[in-house]
Amino acid sequence: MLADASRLHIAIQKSGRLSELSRALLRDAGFRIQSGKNELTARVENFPADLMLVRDDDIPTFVADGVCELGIVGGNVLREFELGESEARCEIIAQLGFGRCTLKLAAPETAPWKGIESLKGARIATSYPHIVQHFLDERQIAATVVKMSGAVELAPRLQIAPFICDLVSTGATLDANGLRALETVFESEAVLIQAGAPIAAAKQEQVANLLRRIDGVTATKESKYIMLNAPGEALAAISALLPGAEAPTILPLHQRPGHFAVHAVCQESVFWETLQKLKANGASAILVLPIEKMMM
Ligand code: PRT
Ligand code: ZN
Repeated sequence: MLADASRLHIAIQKSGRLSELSRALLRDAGFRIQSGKNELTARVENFPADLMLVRDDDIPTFVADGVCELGIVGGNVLREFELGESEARCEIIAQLGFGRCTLKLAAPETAPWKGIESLKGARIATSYPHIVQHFLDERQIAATVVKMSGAVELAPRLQIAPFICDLVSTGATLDANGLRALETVFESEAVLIQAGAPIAAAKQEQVANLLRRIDGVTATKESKYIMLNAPGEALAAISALLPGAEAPTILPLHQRPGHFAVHAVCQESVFWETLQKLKANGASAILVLPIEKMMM
């Protein structure tokens, strides 16, 4: 697989919930991804990197074994891998902010629940046996973890186990199966991972380059450029209201003495409430603009 040793190899999910989001992140970071006929790899035309398109469960192994220098995978899959291995060999180098979900314990709505103690001696069906076992061990609860590779939500109805532990995003699957969430076991989002073992300096420089671009993409998604006008006496209050903005630019307005234009990059979400507060503090002509690219 490592045909060209000077190129980075990035493992991403071939098809599934993270595959398009992973590609979109790399595209936003400036990668032109060739859609070749080869189903296992995709070449990046303008960066020395190839994508390896694989099952998400294989991504931590590929990265830990050095087959790929980098991988994009759900934090849940990485955690399950780490807890199943005697030594963790992947490092998270960026949290990616997509693919968010929560691994939750759940049971039929009608089942009694008196807190975590109710799990004692019970069976729990899950696709994440190591994470669930770890959760139980930490709380010194003896229970039986039953591994299922899919359709975990059916376990109570099929009398495989009265409890399940499964990923939840909207909660619709739990609702549709008459289940209710009881406890959060693990919060997850997609992460960029690298092997613990060092790689050639030139490749590490490419990793750093990619990481800078990804940080830029992540920061840009939340960030907005705000422009507004304000009288001089309101500037202090208005600057304090701008979310995540450092040192706004203040420019005098032409032919309006005592009035200024304020320009700022806000690195946190800008909500309507913020705009209303800015206005209440004397701001006018408030514009909020998207930022296309940013490098700090
Ligand atoms: O084929 P491959 O092995 O690569 O894919 P897969 O089928 O194992 O994984 P896939 O594509 O389903 O999910 C990939 C990753 O997406 C997961 O490892 C998580 O990190 C992330 N993710 C985010 C989710 C969800 N949200 C999610 N809702 N993965 C699965 N689900 C499932 C969940 O298991 C349950 O069946 O969706 C259902 C619940 O969704 P709601 O919206 O009804 O609550
Ligand atoms: Zn999988």
